[in-house]
Amino acid sequence: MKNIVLVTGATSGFGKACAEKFAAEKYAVIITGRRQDRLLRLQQEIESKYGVACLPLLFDVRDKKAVFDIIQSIPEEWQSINILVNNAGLALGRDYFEEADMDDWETMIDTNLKGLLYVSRAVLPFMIKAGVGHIINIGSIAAKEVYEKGNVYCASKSAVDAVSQGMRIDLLRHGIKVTAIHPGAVETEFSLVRFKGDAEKADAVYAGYKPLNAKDIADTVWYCASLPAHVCINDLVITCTAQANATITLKKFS
Ligand code: NDP
Ligand code: 8X3
Repeated sequence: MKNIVLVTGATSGFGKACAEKFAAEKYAVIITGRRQDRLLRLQQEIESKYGVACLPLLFDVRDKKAVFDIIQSIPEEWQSINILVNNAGLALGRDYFEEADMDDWETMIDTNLKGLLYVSRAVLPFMIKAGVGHIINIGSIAAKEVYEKGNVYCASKSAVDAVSQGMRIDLLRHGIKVTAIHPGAVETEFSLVRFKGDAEKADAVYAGYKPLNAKDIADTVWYCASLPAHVCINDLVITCTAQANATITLKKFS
């Protein structure tokens, strides 16, 4: 296959929108996540709507062995992955440092940082062999500015920012581009996950202004991925027009 993208966390939000966008652009798409029913539904949709091949891979990015076993054993025709979108991630809780749940901290660090490292290392041999590739890491505006009760989520995304810079330096000699995209508020299942199913709290995050949506991010990822070979967006912060930075959003009704 000519053009292949692997998108982690494709069962929802940005990841799903990215999988659909790349499929619409005639990429063969590898989709990953933990929810098999959603993965299989998306596979069907991509294959029937866009007429491209889709390979669903079921794993938890925190499970190092599963990440390596599954990615290293993908069929040969799928191995020439051009683009990796490291998107799987989450926030859990919004609490003062001294009150936050330490299991939430571990889950965020294990998913947002360590998961990204494992998937990147598992995919890289294919890109290095090809002498070309593009890794797009989804960070956050929380990587750039720390906000109250954001402590470890911000730290995990700050680590994504640092690792992206490190990858860009070290992978230069292999011809691999590295882009980090840092979105502000985007309405997805992110806040529902953060607030552990509390829809009222989740909805309040997006009330009174027009936040970004998953398609805005997928279009941005596609923009970065589709630039000429000699052009690389290194670092990109994107917010909706109502959001000035991590803490200041113009909410008309607040
Ligand atoms: P969603 O909750 O809608 O999607 C998150 C995706 O990550 C799901 O597909 C989920 O799949 C996957 N995921 C989470 N944990 C794991 C895991 N342990 N193993 C494998 N997959 C996992 O959120 P978004 O689309 O909004 O978030 C995507 C990324 O963007 C995250 O990294 C988030 O931190 C970041 N981000 C989000 C912003 C926002 O405002 N929405 C802003 C800035 C950054 P499954 O549950 O099936 O495993
Ligand atoms: C998600 C955006 O502002 O909740 O990364 O940290 S924010």
